[in-house]
Amino acid sequence: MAQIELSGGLKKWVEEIQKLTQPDAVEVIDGSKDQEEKLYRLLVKNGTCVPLNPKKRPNSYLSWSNPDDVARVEDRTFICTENKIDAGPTNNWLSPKECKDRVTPLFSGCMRGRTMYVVPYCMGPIGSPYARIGVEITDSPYVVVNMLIMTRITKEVVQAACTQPFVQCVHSVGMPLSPGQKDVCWPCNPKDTIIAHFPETMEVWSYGSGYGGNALLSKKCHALRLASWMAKDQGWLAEHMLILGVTNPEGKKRYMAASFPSQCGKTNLAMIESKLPGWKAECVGDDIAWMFWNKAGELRAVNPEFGCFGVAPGTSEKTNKNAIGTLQKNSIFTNVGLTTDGDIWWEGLTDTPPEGLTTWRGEPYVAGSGKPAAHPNARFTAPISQCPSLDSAWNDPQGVPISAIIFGGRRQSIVPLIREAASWRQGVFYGAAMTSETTAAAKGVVGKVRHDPFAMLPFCGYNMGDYFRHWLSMEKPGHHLPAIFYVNWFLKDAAGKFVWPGFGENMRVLAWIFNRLEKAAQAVQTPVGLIPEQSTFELPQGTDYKALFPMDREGWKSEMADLREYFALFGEHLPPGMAAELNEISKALSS
Ligand code: GTP
Ligand code: SPV
Ligand code: MN
Repeated sequence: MAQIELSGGLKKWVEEIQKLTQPDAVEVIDGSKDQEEKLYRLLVKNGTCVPLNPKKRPNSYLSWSNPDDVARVEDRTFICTENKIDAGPTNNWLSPKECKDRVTPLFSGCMRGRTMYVVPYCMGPIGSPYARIGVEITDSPYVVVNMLIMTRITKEVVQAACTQPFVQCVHSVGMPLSPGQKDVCWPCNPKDTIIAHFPETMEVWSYGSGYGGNALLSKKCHALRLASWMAKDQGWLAEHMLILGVTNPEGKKRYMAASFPSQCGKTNLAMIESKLPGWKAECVGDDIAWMFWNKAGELRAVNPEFGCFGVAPGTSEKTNKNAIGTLQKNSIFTNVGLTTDGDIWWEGLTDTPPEGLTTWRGEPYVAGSGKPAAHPNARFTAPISQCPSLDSAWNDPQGVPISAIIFGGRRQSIVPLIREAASWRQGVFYGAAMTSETTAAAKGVVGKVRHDPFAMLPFCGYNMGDYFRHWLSMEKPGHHLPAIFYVNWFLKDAAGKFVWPGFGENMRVLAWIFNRLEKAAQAVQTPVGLIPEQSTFELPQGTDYKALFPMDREGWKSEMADLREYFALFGEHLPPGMAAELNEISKALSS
């Protein structure tokens, strides 16, 4: 098949990158089926992908990464702005010149012996006023097939990228091949990995990793780090949020967006199967929301993505039927176990592991050996259109109207199951004050409580203090502001057991939020916000109101003291409203 001819700015840029990286061939990706099939044939031949049993898992593949390339690497991620203060105290910073001086030699000749793929993609429904275009150049065919699931790629998008401005993303696994050199299954270069963002020129340069957010540059790099910068300039919001529709027993529907840190329950809530009779939930997006104010002053949200890059371990028929339904076919599984009949397995998928299992390291699975079948950050890449609970407006160019915003984190104690902010400003404070235990989604220690404002700590492309200010600035005449809530599914008892069943039962919390919007649920005031009134909030069997709504004043006081220290990081970039909320809550805790 003849390749699409490039023109305009795209052609010029591709030639420039080709000259720098010296690939053996260049291929433009246009979303055609035969191109996709050819890529999978190549990936199977190279040993990067294994086709799964088509009777069990049609058109699906398994991939095992290099064990040193399994998650995002936050200490190798940089925001490169002329002035350091614009990246702020929470980002790694390099000046654009210093960073280009560092990455240019890395990229010089880095695609030798490989094909350079040009991948124009659209974030958001095609034709939507809220959609944006990007182009990822990569030497990884594994990245290309993932991008084909995760983003919208068509001939029209290629044409659009020839005539319109686009976000420029350059990616290389960082392992050129000399003539005759045999490739490895998962080429990468952990030693030299760097993921550099240039918001002032809308560029991303990513080198050395082939995994997830390090390599699928449309996702965290474009749709969050660069988009948050654009959103600040243009008055909208680019957020690490799921989007879902909730319908009550009377048939009234409302949309909500929720922000939890990585591996803290976004995909699971987005695809929730309601355990509350009469209530229904439908999925619009599971990781990223772009939200814009329309002429009527409504906050409209689109999911910029087209697929899910979901956490595999813990996903099961029992915990989330809809997620399991989403990954039945046309999916890529990375770092999960392989069964003898050519299917996949991970911890939690079923109660007992199947006989003859092979782990993600390619070794026989031994129960109790401490070596899991799946890596804790093993993932599935699946088309969101396959979600059984997909919302009818998931691809609506005008987005869906958001009536509630939910923040949350993974905390064993102190933070109650649900609370409501009394005002927009207090809600923004909830976002700014978010804390959560670290997870396997990023390289480093797991289980350590850290500040993760708005679940954007690793993803905000500018000064976090200015980001708080941007959120506060949404409160203005003509804007119909959503109500703001904060949830915690992860409280534990003294024996270390979760006190809330979570998953489908989270619908009770969504229903309370819905009813609060309808002014149909009772709340009581606490120093840290409004919580459900005990006698009117129906709990699932075996749960205890007191355990779900602890009021640990001393615990909260030390949270606030710690937050005061954290806020000091932002200096004069911390908006006064955040300090005022902190003072008010601290005062309420002492009275
Ligand atoms: P990223 O894709 O990294 O952004 O993660 P995510 O926020 O989409 O998290 P996901 O829904 O994949 O859940 C991460 C882990 O938390 C999985 O192991 C889930 O099984 C677990 N989890 C999700 N929801 C709940 C819940 O309500 N209760 C409990 N106890 N665990 C949950
Ligand atoms: C996250 O870590 O929040 C993810 C996975 O969604 S990754 O795409 O690797 O960033
Ligand atoms: Mn995420």
